[in-house]
Amino acid sequence: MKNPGHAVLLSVFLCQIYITSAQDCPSKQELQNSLHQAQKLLSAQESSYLQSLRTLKKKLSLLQDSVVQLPAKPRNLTCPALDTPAHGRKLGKVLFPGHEAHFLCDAGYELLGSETRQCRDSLSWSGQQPVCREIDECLSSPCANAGTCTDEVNGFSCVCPKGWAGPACQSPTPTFLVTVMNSPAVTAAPAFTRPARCSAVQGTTVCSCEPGFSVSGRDSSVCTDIDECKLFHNGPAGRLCLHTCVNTAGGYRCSCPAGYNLTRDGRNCKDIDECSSRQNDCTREQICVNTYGGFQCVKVECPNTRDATYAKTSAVRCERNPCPAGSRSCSQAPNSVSFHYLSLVSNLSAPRVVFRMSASRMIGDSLRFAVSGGRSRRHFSMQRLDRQTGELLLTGPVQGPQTLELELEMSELERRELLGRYVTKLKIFVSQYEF
Ligand SMILES: [Ca+2]
Ligand SMILES: [Ca+2]
Repeated sequence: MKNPGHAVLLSVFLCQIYITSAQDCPSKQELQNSLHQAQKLLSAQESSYLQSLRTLKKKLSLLQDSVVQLPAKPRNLTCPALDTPAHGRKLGKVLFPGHEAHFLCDAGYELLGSETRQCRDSLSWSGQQPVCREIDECLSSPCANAGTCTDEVNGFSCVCPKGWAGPACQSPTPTFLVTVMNSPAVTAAPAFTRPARCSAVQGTTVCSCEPGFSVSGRDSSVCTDIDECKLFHNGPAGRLCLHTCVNTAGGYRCSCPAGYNLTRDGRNCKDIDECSSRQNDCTREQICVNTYGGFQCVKVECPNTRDATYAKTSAVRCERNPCPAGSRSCSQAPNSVSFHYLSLVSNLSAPRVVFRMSASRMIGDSLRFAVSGGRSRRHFSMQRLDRQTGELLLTGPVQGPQTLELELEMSELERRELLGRYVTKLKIFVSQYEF
């Protein structure tokens, strides 16, 4: 037996049962000694038991104290709130660890910094707070014939050198000067001829006409309108009017096709921006794209394939939804598909850079740029500007009207292993006019 106290008690008990025939039982003295020993043992046990009870009580009260000190509500285990960049947007409001915030910039602005930031377990955000920087549209040198480019939000304007006109200084203007008086359009047809003013000077009759008329007739007594449109139709310095010349009595006027306004010089035509002037009928789901001589309503729809599904994260961008674990076909699908629309005049001189794509952030060690598809790819080639930027080159003049479609791809690599694919679908509306 493990406990000696138990052994003593057992032998006392056994001896009480067999008391009548007790031959081997201990003596009275021995029994008293044993009982005394057992009592001692019991009191030792009792004090040790009380000691552990006191220790337990103490621990309990310490625990109670620490519970009292706890705040009534659990502390907020979140990352600090993030700022929305000026000229941009922020997607994702949850500030708990593991959640992400995405940043987008308005049209005409590019994102610098982290496109995506994640709330880390340390309650701080990964990456850098992004800013939206205005895109310098002049970087692609859009003004032809040495025009001076001025960058504007989501666009540019050109100041053309003498002899050139049009939004991109692509149209020649006549360099000669004609003194003409524009007559009101209501001038009646017979007024194309009128009598000359004649006077007799030293026996000779001298006739003269108003500007825009020339002296004619057998006796030079008739003034006939000069048809400036015919006279200067194929002049060496170009045409009188950018589009159509209308002869008038004593002058001429230029007219423009529908979709254009005559410029202040009376000779050139400027495209009407139907998208900014609300002269369009695009619905809310559509994007209005201004073109030379018109406009287009386009609708951006995210691709949904068997391999991957996409969510629209801006008006012109779709991002791949998270892939199911282990789906190789999904993880190899493009990470994002962006849509871009450009407008060009017909027969634009080439080669010229018409579009640029670059990575705002880079995880891998290299980027690869390519024209990856589209039925109009033969008109274009891709070249590299720097480590992070690819340029789309229009290789030859394209005759309008037509719509070019092509697909560009930027792939990110790390030690030649594909990290991500970013596709841009480009649609270019080529006007039927060269202005
Ligand atoms: Ca005339
Ligand atoms: Ca237009």
